[in-house]
Amino acid sequence: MNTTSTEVAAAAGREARGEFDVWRIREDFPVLRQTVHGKPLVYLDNAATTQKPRAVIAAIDRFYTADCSNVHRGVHLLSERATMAYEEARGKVRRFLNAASEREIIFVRGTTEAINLVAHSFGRPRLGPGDEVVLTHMEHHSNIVPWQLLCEEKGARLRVAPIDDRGELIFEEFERLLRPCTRIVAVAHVSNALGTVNPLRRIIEAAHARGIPVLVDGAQAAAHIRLDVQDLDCDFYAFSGHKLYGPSGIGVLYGKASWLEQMPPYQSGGDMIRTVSFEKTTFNELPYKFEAGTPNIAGAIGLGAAIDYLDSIGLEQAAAWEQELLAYATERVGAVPGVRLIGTAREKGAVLSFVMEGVHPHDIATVLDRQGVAVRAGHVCAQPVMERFGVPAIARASFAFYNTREEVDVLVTGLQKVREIFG
Ligand code: C6P
Repeated sequence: MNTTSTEVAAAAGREARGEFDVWRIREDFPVLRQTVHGKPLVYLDNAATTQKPRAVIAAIDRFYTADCSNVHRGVHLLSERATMAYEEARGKVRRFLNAASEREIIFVRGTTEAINLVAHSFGRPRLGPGDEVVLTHMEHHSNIVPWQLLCEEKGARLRVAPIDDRGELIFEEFERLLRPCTRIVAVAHVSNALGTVNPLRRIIEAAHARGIPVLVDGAQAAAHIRLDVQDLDCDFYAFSGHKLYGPSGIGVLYGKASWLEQMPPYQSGGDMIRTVSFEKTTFNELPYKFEAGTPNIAGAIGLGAAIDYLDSIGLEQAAAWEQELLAYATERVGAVPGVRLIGTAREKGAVLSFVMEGVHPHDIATVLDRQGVAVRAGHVCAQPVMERFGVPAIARASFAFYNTREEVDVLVTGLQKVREIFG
């Protein structure tokens, strides 16, 4: 993304005029108000997990303080309240995704579990020898390994759509991989390593034109891009609560009811049954068929509170601010001597990955940590991306709407220090 200094100055003006009041918003996040190694915390590891606003912490606290009970089981008041709060959270997720029905919203542990669920319940009965699963080269391990294991088990094959030097999907090559033996396309909405936003609409249209269903890994998108699963027409959409300002251990699988109805359960046990005898078990209706055992009740309630909070900020405004930060950071970090940016797609999420000549990314992250700056370093669970760009690892700064331009400046000063130390 090319940013002129005029654009950067305009962004600074907007911040100064308080059009997006980042300083006020920061007050909602108690964790941000601390020092690490004696320096104010600059948290730029939001793609790994986001910080939680007070409203989310309070909702979880309220549940455990006042309503703690199991769901769908008791007739007593606390159980009714817990069930109501849990199901209200499902309603919030439905609205957030604009899904047609709450039956299509399954609470899971996170994106990883959602993808495993689809691989198990959708993929396993449909895949056979010679069949194919199409991915892209920019997938997170969570959207590779479940498919790889399934393909190995079934004698099927993974086909990987290539990406170019910017980190964009080569669409024609992707299209060429869609064949009569393709059983599913599984693709990231936004790459966690490169920031690339994939052309989902085109991908889904191309797959559907050939009768192929599409699973979208939305882990890096849900908090940053307004979603409408009906409009997108995706078959499955997965995301994690903890990357959406909600708690960890909770996530969502959206699936079209027409598919979910056909799919066998993923895990089995309590709550997902209608009747059990030693001869035969019949299963509960959607979505409970896929929610075996006591769910993460507090997590779902916390996720619901996170969605409310994001609505109160305005997802579009938050995303616009993140884009300004990304543009500013891209210009400033890209200008640090020896830095090579990894992932320069024309449309990106707020992820800035880079390497520095002669310095291992772990050393970059360690020096930055001493300056109070938290970034991620490593293969970021995307080893094929590392291999594609010929690097063993990357350093990655990733932004949320509570980050500021001043924090980008601290990052850049930290990188200059890295240069000084490592020559
Ligand atoms: N990426 C990162 O630092 P879970 O762990 O299930 O909440 O999400 C897995 C996952 C799946 N897909 C994508 C695109 C992701 O980015 C992630 C999580 C974190 O990039 C942790 S590796």
